[in-house]
Amino acid sequence: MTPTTMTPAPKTKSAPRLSDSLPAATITKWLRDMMLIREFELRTMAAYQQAKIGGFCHVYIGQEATAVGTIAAVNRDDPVITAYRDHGHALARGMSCRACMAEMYGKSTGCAKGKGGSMHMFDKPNHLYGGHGIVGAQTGLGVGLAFATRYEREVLGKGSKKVCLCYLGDGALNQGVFHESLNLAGLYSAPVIYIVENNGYSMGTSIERGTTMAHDLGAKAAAYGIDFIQIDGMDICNIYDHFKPFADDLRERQRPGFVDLKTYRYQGHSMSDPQKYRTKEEVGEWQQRDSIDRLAHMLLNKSDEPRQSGSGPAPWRGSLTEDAYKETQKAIREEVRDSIDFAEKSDAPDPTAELYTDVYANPEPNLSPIGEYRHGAKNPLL
Ligand SMILES: Cc1ncc(C[n+]2csc(CCOP(=O)(O)OP(=O)(O)O)c2C)c(N)n1
Ligand SMILES: [Mg+2]
Repeated sequence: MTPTTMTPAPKTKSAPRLSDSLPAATITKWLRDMMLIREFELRTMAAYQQAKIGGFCHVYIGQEATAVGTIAAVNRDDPVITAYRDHGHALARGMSCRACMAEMYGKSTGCAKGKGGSMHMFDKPNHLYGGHGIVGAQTGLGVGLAFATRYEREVLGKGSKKVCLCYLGDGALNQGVFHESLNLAGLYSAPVIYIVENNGYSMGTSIERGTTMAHDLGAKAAAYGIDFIQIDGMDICNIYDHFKPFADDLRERQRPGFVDLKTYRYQGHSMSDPQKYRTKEEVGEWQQRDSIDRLAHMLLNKSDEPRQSGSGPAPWRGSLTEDAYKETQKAIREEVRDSIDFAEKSDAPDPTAELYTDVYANPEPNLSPIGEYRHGAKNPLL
């Protein structure tokens, strides 16, 4: 998959760019958030290679703009749910590096008390409902979360109009649950926005080999009567400019949506991946369009990066000094280093106290139905 095969994002030449109207501080914060995710992931990879992090682990390097740009376009209390490549969403949603890294280390101070690990970041105060390891599983939960927001407002009379952001990989397009979810979302008018983080591959299978109409995913949305847009996901301003009006409209009408967000992962699928399905040249081509570099260059006023729409330079262009940029890099390195220290010094969860808590069915506190069954006693679940 080469960057040149990408269909350009929808353009409105004369319309002013939404991101131009934002304060420089907001754009600088986007840059910081993306840089934080990248540094976090680099340190995660190193810790994994030192066997300090175990289990499955999938890093988000290359895709940073997609989580940061879309989350920036919605409200703090809109529910968010994603798949297993979830560290970036957790940080973009406001989870601390400490809680995220400690979770990865399997420590009790992690966001899920160390019982979830890399694929199961969960943060209710920040309205993040996981982190899900089964491909496509979150798409059913996404329609449920969206339905719940309508129920809360329209039946219980609480809260405002919300949208649920439900991220999925291109591999999840082929799961039955995804199609059932689109159908239900269309029928129930559930305000869920399915955001396909289309990085072109599910493990080693390219999207063209795995799904029909890979060149026009809008066909899938149309089949369920759901609004669709395609966005170039390597430019955070472009994401915001196109995603924000789309999400605002769906929030207002309380309708579902479907977004094909074109992006790319620079690293392998997980920590062990020989990457025989793609060339180094292909990776290099995408890295040339790196979202962090692009935004940093604009803020530092270094580059003549062509705008994708609109005419003159953004008003905030050149608002970041080299010194401030270096300070930010330093502070981020420090914040991530601190999270590693924190994770290393934290305790593992206490198996006696924690093994049977936070599970779906636990009729007697801290007593395992399976344990009873093994010992021949009557299983309360049977
Ligand atoms: C139901 C199910 N089938 C297979 C797997 C194994 N598996 C893990 S990740 C993955 C690829 C998914 O790719 P994609 O949805 O494009 O996400 P990406 O890794 O690109 O973020 C597969 C097949 C799984 N976790 N769940
Ligand atoms: Mg993929």
